[in-house]
Amino acid sequence: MHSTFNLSRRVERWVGPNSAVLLLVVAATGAVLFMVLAGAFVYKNTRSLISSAGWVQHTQEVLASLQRVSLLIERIEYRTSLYRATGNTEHMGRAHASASQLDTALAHLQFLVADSEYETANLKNLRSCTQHINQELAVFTVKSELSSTQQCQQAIGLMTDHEQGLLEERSKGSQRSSFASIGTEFAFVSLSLVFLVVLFGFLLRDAILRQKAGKQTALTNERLARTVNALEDRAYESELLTSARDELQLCVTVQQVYQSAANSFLRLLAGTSGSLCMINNSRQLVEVVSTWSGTMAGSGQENCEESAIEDFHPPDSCCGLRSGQTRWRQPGVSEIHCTHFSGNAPERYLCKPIIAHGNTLGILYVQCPSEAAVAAVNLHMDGLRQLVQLTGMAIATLNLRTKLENQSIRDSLTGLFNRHFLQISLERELARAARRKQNLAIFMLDLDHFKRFNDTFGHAAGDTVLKAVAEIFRSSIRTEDIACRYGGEEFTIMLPDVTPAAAYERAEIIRQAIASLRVPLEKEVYAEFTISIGVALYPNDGDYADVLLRRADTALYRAKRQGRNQVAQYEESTVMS
Ligand code: GH3
Ligand code: MG
Ligand code: MG
Repeated sequence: MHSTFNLSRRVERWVGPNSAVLLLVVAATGAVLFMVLAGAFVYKNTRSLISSAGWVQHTQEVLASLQRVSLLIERIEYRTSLYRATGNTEHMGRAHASASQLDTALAHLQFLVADSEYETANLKNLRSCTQHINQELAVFTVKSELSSTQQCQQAIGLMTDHEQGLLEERSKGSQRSSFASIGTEFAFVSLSLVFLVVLFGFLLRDAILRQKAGKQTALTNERLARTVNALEDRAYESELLTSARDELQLCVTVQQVYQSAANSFLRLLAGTSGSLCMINNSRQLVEVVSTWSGTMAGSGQENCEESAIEDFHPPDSCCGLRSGQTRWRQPGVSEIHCTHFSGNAPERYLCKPIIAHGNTLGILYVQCPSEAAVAAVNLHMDGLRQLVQLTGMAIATLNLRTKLENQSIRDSLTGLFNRHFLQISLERELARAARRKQNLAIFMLDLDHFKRFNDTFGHAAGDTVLKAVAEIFRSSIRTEDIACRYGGEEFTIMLPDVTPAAAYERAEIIRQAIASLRVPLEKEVYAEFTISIGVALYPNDGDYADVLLRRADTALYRAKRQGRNQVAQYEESTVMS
């Protein structure tokens, strides 16, 4: 089989790898021609064998016929001798009957040897002998004697010898034909076997190659399917990341970012639960700000347990935060548990620090119910890294924006709004008051003799007082009211939708609160001070922001002139106290 293989390879090299079909067609045609040739040979040999056997049989028939002729002559001789001895004519009758049979036998013999000149000549001699016997029988008496029987027997012997020779020769010929036939058939059978083995070798080789090609195709198909799946996964991941980025860009508060990110994590990591945890401003507490749990609709996966993480402190109790790197806790991989669980820690979870602009903002916690879920998370690790990055950047951007906004609209010392913000807000609130036909009050407030206080206790003590005053303002007004630091130790408070009486009352409450305020400076030393307040009202005292501010300022100076620590409402000539 091995040599057949080698032969087939050599043939393939010779005819080229793509000519296997042609080779098979040629081989099949050759096999058919060979079978036809073999059939023709076998047919010819069989004919020859039959012919040889026919001649042998013919010779045997001639010999049998000669034997019968000889026997009949002997019978004639025997009957005539009995007649001569007994004189019984019945014997002569029998002799005549035998002579008559002899004629028939000779006729048959003539028919048999008609193809041989030599035997025809011998038969002619035999016939003349037998004619002589017939003539002698016709005139036979008890005293007669047959004289030609001996000559006849000689002629028969001559013919028999010839036929024996022929029989021997024809038997040998027949044997030779048989041997030739057997030899030829054996040769054809052997060649057929060789043909069959070669063809079988080719077919077997093709079958093995086809089997190998089939296995290779199955392997390639499997690889292709895996690649297609991976590409589909990548496409899904890429689409998800794009939509997550678009959504995060739409968020205007960090709470929206937390929720949007949790939704995206659920879509990316179906079959897991988890939480987004942020380090608070004091950097002592890590707060759970959003969570997800369960599966994507129609994914066919079972719902998983709720995220087991809760607010925790200190941040170092998370191994991921401690190391600053993504960390898997899995049995047999990394056994050490984080200590931020209030109950039993789950078996498999991931803690991934959320870092933006070099600052660690918090962690992403992913809880996996099974090894399969761990594998799915690892498969999407690249997407997860990008999503965490996007989330961190969105949170950092919003935090920065809030900080910048505060810086642009708030006073850094007191935390109150600044003058710029007041002017914008006042325009807006005046327009709204005009639409709704409501009143609006403006207070201008100035600490009394603050220069003196500063000079006595120092600028830092002055700052402490300013902060304490701001706190009084914040606690004395409604949420819709706006308190601003107008500049130095001067403040403005805007109160939308307020009656004149309520406005005056509110100003008085503030004045009294400031008057009773005691700010601790050093041991047993408290700051005491008062404030003067000027009040202007929309629409009574003016329609425009700058007019109202100016008139509130006028009222304030009136309060100062009248002795400080009092509320003065804007009036052309009247002074309120
Ligand atoms: P009056 O009763 O007339 O208002 O007297 P006054 O001393 O308050 O007068 P004035 O308004 O002229 O003085 C303002 C003082 O406020 C001057 C300054 O020492 C002080 N001041 C202004 N801004 C700040 C600040 O940011 N911090 C501190 N500590 N003091 C400030
Ligand atoms: Mg002043
Ligand atoms: Mg002052």
